Amino acid sequence: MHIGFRWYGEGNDTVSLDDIRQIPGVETIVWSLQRKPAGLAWSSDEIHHALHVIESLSPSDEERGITRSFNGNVVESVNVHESIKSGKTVLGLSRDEALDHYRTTIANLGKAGIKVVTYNFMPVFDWLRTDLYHPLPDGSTAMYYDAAKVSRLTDPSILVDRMLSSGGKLTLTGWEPERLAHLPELITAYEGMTRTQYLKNYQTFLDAVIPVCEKYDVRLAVHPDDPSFDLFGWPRVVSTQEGIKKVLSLNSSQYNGLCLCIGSFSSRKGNDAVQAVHAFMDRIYFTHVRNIKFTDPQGSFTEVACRASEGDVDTASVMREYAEHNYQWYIRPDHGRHLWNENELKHRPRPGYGLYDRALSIQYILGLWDAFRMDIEGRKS
Ligand code: DNO
Repeated sequence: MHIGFRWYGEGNDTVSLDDIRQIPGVETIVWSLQRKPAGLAWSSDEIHHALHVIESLSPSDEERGITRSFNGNVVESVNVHESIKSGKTVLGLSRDEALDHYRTTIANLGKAGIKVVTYNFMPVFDWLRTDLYHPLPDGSTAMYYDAAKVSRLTDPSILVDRMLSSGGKLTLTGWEPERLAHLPELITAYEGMTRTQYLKNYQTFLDAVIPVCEKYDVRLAVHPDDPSFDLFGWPRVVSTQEGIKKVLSLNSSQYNGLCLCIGSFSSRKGNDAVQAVHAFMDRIYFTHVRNIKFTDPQGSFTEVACRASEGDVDTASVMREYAEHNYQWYIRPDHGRHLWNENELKHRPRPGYGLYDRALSIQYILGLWDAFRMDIEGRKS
C-alpha cells in the first residue's frame, strides 16, 4: 500500500508540501492541473512543471537537511468533458475532439511516469454537498448532505450559486465557474438521456482511451458517484456494486479500473464497502478512505472522523480487507473535518482539505494496516 495526499498546487492550497512531509507515511502527492478546463489536452511541459514542483527539494530545504521527497504517481482528476459523457457537441467541443485531447493527456502523463489517473463519469456535477462547514458536536466542522434540501430543489443553478459562493477563493474541484456559467447548455445536453445511452457513451469513452492507457501503462480509475444516487433526473451509473461491475465489464482490460472512494460509495444505504473491496480488489488502483454518518431516514449524512466507531462506515473492516489482500496500490485519506481553528485562519482551507484531520486519518489507516499485516504475517510463520 502506498499512502497519498491530495494537493492542489502552489498558490491554490492552504497546506504546503513541507507540511505534508511531516505526516509519517506519505509517499505520493495526488495532483492535477486544477486550472486546466476539462476537454483540453495537458501538454508535456505543463506536466513536467507540476512534477518538478512535487518531486524536487528547494535549495533551502536541502540547506535545512531535508531529504524526504515525494513522487507524483497519481493524478486526480483528468475531468471528462460533457461532450464525451453526453455524446453531443457541448460548449463548442465535439466528442471526437474531446476524446483526442483525453488520449493525448493520457499519453503525455504516461510518458512522464504517471501510474494512475482518476476521473468520474457523472453528468454536469462532480461531488455535491449542501453545507461545506457543518458544525459537529466536537466543535469541528465537516461537509454535510441534506437529502430533503436537494429533493426540494427544482433549479440546480441555486445549488451552483451556493457551492461556488461558500468555497472561498480556492478552486472547488469539479465546480469550475467558467463551465457552470453555461449550466443551461449543459442541462440541455442531457435532456432525455437514458441509462442505456449513457452507458453506450461511457463505452465509447473507454474504448477510445483504454488502448492508450495500455500502451503507456497508465491505470484509469473511475471514482464512484458522490453521492451514489441519481440527481435531478440524470442517470448515474457508478453508484452500486452492480453498476461498478457493469462499468468494469464495458471494457475488460485491466487498465479499466476503479478508484474506490469508501465514503462516496457508502452514501447509498445498502452499499457495503467491505464487500466492494473484496469484489473488485484486482481492479482497485486507488482508494479514498473516509467515514460518514447518516442523520435521518431520508439519507442525509455528515462526514465524520475516519475511525469506524465515529460513523456508519466500518473503516476498520475495510482496512482489514485491504490488508488481507496485501493491497499494493494507492490509498489517500479523503475529506477531513476542519479542526483546531482551521476555519479561523486567514486562509481557510478548501472544504474537506485541511491539514490536521487528514493527517489523523493517515495514522489510523496506517495503524490498522500495520496491525493487520503483522497479524497476517504472524499467522503464516
Ligand atoms: C472531492 C473529490 C472529487 C473527486 C472526483 C474524481 O473532493 O472526491 O472531486 O476527485 O470526483 O474525478
